Amino acid sequence: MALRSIFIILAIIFPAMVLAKDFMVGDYKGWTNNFNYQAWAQGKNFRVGDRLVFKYPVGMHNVFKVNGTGFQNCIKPPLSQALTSGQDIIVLATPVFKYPVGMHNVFKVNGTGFQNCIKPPLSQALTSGKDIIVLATPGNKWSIFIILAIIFPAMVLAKDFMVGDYKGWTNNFNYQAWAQGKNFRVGDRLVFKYPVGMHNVFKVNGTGFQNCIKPPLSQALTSGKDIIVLATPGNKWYLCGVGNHCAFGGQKLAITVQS
Ligand SMILES: [Cu+2]
Repeated sequence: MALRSIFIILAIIFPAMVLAKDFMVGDYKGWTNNFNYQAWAQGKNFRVGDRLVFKYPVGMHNVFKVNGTGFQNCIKPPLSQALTSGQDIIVLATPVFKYPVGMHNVFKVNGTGFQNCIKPPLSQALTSGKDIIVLATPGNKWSIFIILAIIFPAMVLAKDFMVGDYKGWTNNFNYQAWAQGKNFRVGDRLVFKYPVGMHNVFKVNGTGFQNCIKPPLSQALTSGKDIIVLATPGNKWYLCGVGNHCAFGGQKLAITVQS
């Protein structure tokens, strides 16, 4: 759900980005001494998605983001937090993740966590329904968000399919009828729900599906709420490996995923 929330917020923010402006701080003077930056800022309309560009000769100046107190008293943060490139770009971005409380949550993750949907400890979840994340460092994070929004637009609308709907993953249910007419797309997820120990889920190939061939037990999903992300287009096959649930109980599912 974290992934989905990110993509949804991107879809909302992205149009604004198109119209985002760059503000060269200090205009042609750049970022320097003895310049009235308050006068410069006056009357300017800074919006989320706009960027501040701090330009200066490398080594002559730097840029720190500080809080109100730091600003008042010119308190310098640790040098490790300084921007020093001579053309530092700061995106004015404060995404808000909005959702019904209890329905979703938001995790901040790293690249690996993002790739593999690894959830951090629940104690780190934002759950208020209106979670505000300040992007404290410029550049990378925002760029990654934009690139993802371009590459995976389908993800914005990704759906969860509860396999078998309220019946869940069980025997004597017509999963082909269930799948019929449904539009499975890359980024959507299949949720297999069942009492733990009663069933399991194997991903198989077409032959395995036809003949109810069970893969090694080590490949089974067994959590009782197994979630499979439809990561690639094409035909996908799943079956239950418990007893004769597949062969006699018809507990198998074939779908085609559209890109
Ligand atoms: Cu089963």
